[in-house]
Amino acid sequence: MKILHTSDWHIGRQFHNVSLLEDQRHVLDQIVNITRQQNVDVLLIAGDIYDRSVPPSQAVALLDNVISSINQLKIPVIMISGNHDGAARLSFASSQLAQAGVHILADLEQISRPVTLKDKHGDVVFFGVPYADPVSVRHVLGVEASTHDEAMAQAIASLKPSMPKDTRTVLLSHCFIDGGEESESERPLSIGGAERVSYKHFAPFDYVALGHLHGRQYKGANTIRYSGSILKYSFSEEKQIKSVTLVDMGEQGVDEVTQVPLLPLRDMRTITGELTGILEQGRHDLKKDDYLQIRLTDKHAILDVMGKLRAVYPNVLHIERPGLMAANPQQSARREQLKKGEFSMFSDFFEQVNGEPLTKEQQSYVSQTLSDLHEKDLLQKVL
Ligand SMILES: [Mn+2]
Repeated sequence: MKILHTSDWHIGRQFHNVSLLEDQRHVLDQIVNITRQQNVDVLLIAGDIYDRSVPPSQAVALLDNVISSINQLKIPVIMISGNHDGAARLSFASSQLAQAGVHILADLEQISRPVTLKDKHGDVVFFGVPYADPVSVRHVLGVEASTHDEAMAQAIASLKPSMPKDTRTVLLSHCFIDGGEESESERPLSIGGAERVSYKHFAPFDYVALGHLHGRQYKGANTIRYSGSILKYSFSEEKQIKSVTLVDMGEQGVDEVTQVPLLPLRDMRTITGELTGILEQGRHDLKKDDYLQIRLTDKHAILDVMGKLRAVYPNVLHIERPGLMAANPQQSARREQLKKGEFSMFSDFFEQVNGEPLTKEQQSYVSQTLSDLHEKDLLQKVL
C-alpha cells in the first residue's frame, strides 16, 4: 500500500500581510499530481489543514477543490485536526463524507474508531489522535493528565484496546516530539516547555504520520516522521526543502520511505548586500518574484528603500539594516551625538532628493536649525 503523508497545509495563511493562497494552490496541485502519478492508495493530512479555526471563504473553496480532485481519483483521504484548526467546524458532515472516502478524525471521543483500508496483504488500520490540550484530554477521556506527554500517553492507552493483533497500523498525530527541531512559524502548544511528548508512545505503530513541526524530520525511528509543511512559512525555513512523504507499506510494515519535493511558485529567501548591488543583480534575476527578506549593509540612511527595492523585486516583504546599526554601535542618547545623527540623516535625505550634496552654506543653516530646535527642546516634543 502506498501512503502519501502530508501535514501543515495552513490554507488561508498570510505572510507579512500577503495572501499565500495562490502559492498554496500551486503546491496542492502538485500533491494531486503526485497522488495520481505514484498510484497512491491513501492521502494523509496530519493536522493544520487551515491556518485559522474560522478560515476565510477562499481557503474553504481551495480545500474543497483539492479534496474533490483527490476524490475523483477514488483515493481515500484521512485527516486529523491540528492546533490551528477548529475541530468542530472541520468535522462538518464528517460521517457522510466518510462514506465517500473522506475521513475527518477531529473528535477525541471517536479516537478508538479507526479507518480500515485493505491491500493484497490484508488490512491496514489508521488511527487518528486529533490535536488536544491536556485539559480536553482529561475532560473527554476522563483520565488524569497535566502535561502534553501525559495526555498523549493516555490517548494512546485509550485506543490500544481497539488495535487489532497482527495487523499493520498507522497513527496520525499532531504534537511536538521532544528533541524535534522548531521553525519560526509554529504556534506554541503551551508556554514553558510542557508541550513536548516522548516518541516512545508511538512504538506500537508501523508508521506514525506527524504534523506540527514545519521542517521535515524523524525522531526515534525512521517510521516516526514529520512530513513538514507544504510551503516555507517563515524566513527561518529558507534552507529547508519542502516535500511530501511517500510511504511504501509492505506485508510486514514499512518497506520504504521517500520524500517527494514540492516546488513553490515563489521561493522564500534572504539577499544580503548594498542597495546598488542588489538592484543591479535584480535586473537579471530570473526569480525576482520570490518572497524576499533584504539585509542592507549600507551604512547611510536611504530614502524610500522599500519603494526602490520593490521596483525591481516586487515581493520584498522585510528589510533589515545591519549596516545602519554597525555605523552607530553605541547609540547614546547624548544630545551632541543625537544632533550629529540628525544632521547626517538630513544630508543623506537632501542628497537623494536633489541629486547633489548640501552646500557649505546649507550645511551651516541645517546645523543651526537643529541646534535651535534642541535648545527649545522642540525636537523632543515633535519626535
Ligand atoms: Mn502547523
